[in-house]
Amino acid sequence: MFKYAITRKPGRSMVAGLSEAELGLPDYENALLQHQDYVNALKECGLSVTELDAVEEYPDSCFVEDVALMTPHCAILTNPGAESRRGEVGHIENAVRAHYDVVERIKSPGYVEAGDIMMVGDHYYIGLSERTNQEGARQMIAILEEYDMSGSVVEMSEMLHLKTGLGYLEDNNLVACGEFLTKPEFQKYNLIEIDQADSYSANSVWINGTVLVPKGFQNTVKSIEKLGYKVREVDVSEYQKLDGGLSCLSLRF
Ligand code: CIR
Repeated sequence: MFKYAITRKPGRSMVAGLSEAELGLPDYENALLQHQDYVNALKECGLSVTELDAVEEYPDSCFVEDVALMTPHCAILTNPGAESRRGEVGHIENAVRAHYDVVERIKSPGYVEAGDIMMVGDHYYIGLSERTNQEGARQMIAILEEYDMSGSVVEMSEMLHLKTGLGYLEDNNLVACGEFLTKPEFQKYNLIEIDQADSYSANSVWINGTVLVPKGFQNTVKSIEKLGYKVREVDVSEYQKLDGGLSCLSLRF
C-alpha cells in the first residue's frame, strides 16, 4: 500500500518541455485543471499528497517521477539522462528528505530517469533507454542490493521510458504494449495486452487497489475492470503532448 505522493505543479514554461509527440503545445490553463484532478485522484486513493510549487526554470519539472526512486527502505535521487532535466533533482531533494532518513544518489557518468524503473515487490526492472544508461542501472542495482532489494535491466528501443509501455497492477497483473509483450522476463506475469492504438494507456497506475487510467481508452478500462480493479479515469491530455503519462506526474510511496 502507498501512503504518500509528491507532485509538482507545471509552470508556464511547460510549453518548452521536451517532446516528440507532435500533438501541439499544451494549454497551460487546462494543464492546471488536469493537474488538480490528478491530485484529487491520488487523494481519492487515500494518499497524503505534498504539492510542490512550479519551477519555471525547468519546463519538465512537473514530471517528478523521473528524478527520484522511492523504495520502502531508502530514496534514490536520480541523474536524468536529459541534460535539460538534471537540475530538477536539486529541487525535489528537500521534499524527498522530508520523508526519508536515507537518501542515496546516482552519479555521472551514470544516468537514470525513474520513469525507466518499474517496481514489482522488492524487485526493480530498469529499462535501458535513451535516458538511462548501463552505468546508471549498475549504480541503481548496487544501491538496491545494499538494502536487500534487487534490480535487473531490460533492453528496450521503441519507447521513451520503460513505464511508457508497462504498468504493474500488483497480483501478477502487468499491462503491456509493443516490444514489452514478447520480452522473456515478463512472460511469467498475466500480461494485459494493449493495442498499439491505445498504447498511451499502458501507463496505467495501481494505487491501493484502484487503477488510474488515462481518459479516453475504453478497451483498457474494460480489461482492467475485468480483473476486479476499480478504475479512475484521469484526463492528462495536456501532458501527453509532452510525452508524459499518468505515472510521471507523481512519486508514490
Ligand atoms: C521528457 O521528455 O522528459 C518529458 N517531456 C516527459 C517525461 C515523462 N516521464 C515519464 O515518462 N516518466
